[in-house]
Amino acid sequence: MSSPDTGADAHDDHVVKLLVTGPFNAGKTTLIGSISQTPVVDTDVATTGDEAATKQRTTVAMDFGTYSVTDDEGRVELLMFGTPGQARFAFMTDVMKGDVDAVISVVDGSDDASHQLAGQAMRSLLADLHTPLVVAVNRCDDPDEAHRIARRLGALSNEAVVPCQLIHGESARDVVVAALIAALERLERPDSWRTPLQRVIDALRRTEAVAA
Ligand SMILES: Nc1nc2c(ncn2[C@@H]2O[C@H](COP(=O)(O)OP(=O)(O)OP(=O)(O)O)[C@@H](O)[C@H]2O)c(=O)[nH]1
Ligand SMILES: [Mg+2]
Repeated sequence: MSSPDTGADAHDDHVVKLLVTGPFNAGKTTLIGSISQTPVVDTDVATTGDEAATKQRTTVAMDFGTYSVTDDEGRVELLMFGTPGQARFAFMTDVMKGDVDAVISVVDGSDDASHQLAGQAMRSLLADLHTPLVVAVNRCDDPDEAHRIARRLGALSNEAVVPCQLIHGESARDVVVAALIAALERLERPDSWRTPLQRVIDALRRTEAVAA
């Protein structure tokens, strides 16, 4: 999280950064698209290789979406960066992982074959970053099953697990709220950083209540 030093009101502006990662076809681009208030910058192109049989287009560089809250206390901007899923673009995660407040690791709960490599990539990223983690188990409605999958991936008992259907906005909001709560709980910044995070959580929950 950073506070841009751009003028007299700079202390009121905050930027919160989430990294959305996970294997091919897990639902990363869908998650960011479900939350973003600005048109998602995506880099999806025609899928090549064996994976073309699974889906026609895949992310090759990054997804970028935003969600912002502006009120009397200033502006908080949530930036969501999504990684490509194909293994050959794994280096993009290294490019994007700087200064993140929380990582969302998306896996397809119904795609067992993707889980082993997904778990290795997830733990290796977290060993490097020491950042709060949320495991979003997509295409899954059963919390017990989601927890079983997350443990198999190597999620720790204190790391949040959210079963989700990311094509639905409310489910995507649950995941992002869980990531922001994880960032709050593990906040390594001064207490003054709590309020901006809480304002984004509150705004997402209000959207949820209106949509319900
Ligand atoms: N039924 C169902 N389909 C989903 C869900 N979430 C995503 N999808 C679909 O799954 C496909 C893959 O979703 P993407 O968001 O492109 O996945 P991705 O992780 O960004 O994929 P790559 O960038 O190629 O690694 C798309 O066709 C989505 O519409 C879900 O909750 N339920
Ligand atoms: Mg994608």
